[in-house]
Amino acid sequence: MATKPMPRFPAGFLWGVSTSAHQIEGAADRRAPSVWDEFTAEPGRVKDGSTAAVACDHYHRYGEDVALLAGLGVNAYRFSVSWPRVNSPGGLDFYDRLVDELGAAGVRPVPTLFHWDLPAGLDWLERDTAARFADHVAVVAERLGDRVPTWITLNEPAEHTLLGHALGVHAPGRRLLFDALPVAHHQLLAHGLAVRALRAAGATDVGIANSHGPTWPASTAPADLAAADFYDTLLNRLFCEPLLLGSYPSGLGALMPGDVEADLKVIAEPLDWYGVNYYAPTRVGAPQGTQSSFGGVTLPAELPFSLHEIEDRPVTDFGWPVVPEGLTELLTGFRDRYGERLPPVVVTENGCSYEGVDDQERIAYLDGHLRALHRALEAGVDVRGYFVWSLLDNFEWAEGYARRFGLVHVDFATLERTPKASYAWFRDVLRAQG
Ligand code: GBH
Repeated sequence: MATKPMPRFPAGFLWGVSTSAHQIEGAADRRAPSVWDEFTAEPGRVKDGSTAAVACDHYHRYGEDVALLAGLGVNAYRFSVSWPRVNSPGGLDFYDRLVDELGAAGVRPVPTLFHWDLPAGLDWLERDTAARFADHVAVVAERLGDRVPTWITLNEPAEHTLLGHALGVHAPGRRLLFDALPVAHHQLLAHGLAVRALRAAGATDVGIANSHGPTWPASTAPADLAAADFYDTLLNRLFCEPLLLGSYPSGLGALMPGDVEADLKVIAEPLDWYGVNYYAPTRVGAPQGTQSSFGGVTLPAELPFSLHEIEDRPVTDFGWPVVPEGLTELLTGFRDRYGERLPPVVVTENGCSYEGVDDQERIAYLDGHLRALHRALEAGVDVRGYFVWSLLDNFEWAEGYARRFGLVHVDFATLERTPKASYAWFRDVLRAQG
């Protein structure tokens, strides 16, 4: 473990941990079904055959979990509000209780209004889903707005489009490839409508949590550079330029449904801050014309790029490379690209999957990434917060319970929580920050 003292972050910095409803709550019998419940019920979709019906049982154990947050010393907690639960009788009562418990513990609630658990029967291919989402947001904001200062509209529309609708490894399991682009547009529209609904309810601190990472070309050969540029456009620019600049990159707007110019005015509603979820860079090369496999995902031959391992790097249990300086590169790159158009940045997720309670590798990962974040601050990026993914080991989507991202270990047989070495390490970092 690194012993150099952690540099100081600015006063008022948000220090937090993140979770999401479907991944931790359980109590599936107390809410309507989501597309993830349907997907999980199909054989072979989730690797270990598990479901999120119980997960961490956070729905019943939130008091214990808020005590873990208080013990950690974070000043913010990012969770998500389950839309199917809000649609069920009494569903909002749970978030009422959670928000009150957080308030009593002195932890700022930072809810995400959509983290992939779409109510069953809704579909992001339908434009109307965006309007339905805005209605949902208005209901939640009306109920919790007196105690919630900070809101997140969507979690990672890029991954939800790519994994859920283009490649089919997440719910709803469609393999539409580029025909999934309307799913991106409708989520971005939903984001803009949600910002308006939140403002109408008096919210003054609104952001999004977008997934981003540097794209590293496989070589300097023109075909590799072009493929990497295309990948960067699809995974990075497509999901931030409509918000920050009010336009789609590289003519992609022509592929979107509806009155795109009018929609972009909604999508570009000004944000108070911009959330970045960072895990690793991606090495991208020219297409190889064959089906391939990357990170356990089958990539069809038709894709106009290929993905490659980043060599000479340690990898996490998930096989993702550990590249802390990718975070500095990402944030300074955003600042250079978007300048004044980029609002203050919050890292809304960063973390890694490792086994064990004596998780020295997680400590090294987080330590390295916090120092890399500080270098972005020193380089002039206006960074306002950092959230570790995740508080608890949880239901890791298509991987089931096999990947453990928590600062707190969960025994999924007994639901017992055990703080890991990384929990004590993060607590000490926060104490030293004051
Ligand atoms: C997030 O998605 C989700 O918001 C969260 O729910 C989830 O539990 C968490 O991360 C952990 O997975 O193979 O090296 O190219 C993260 C989306 C997509 C980011 C795959 C890393 C591949 C890294 N991730 N990506 S690599």
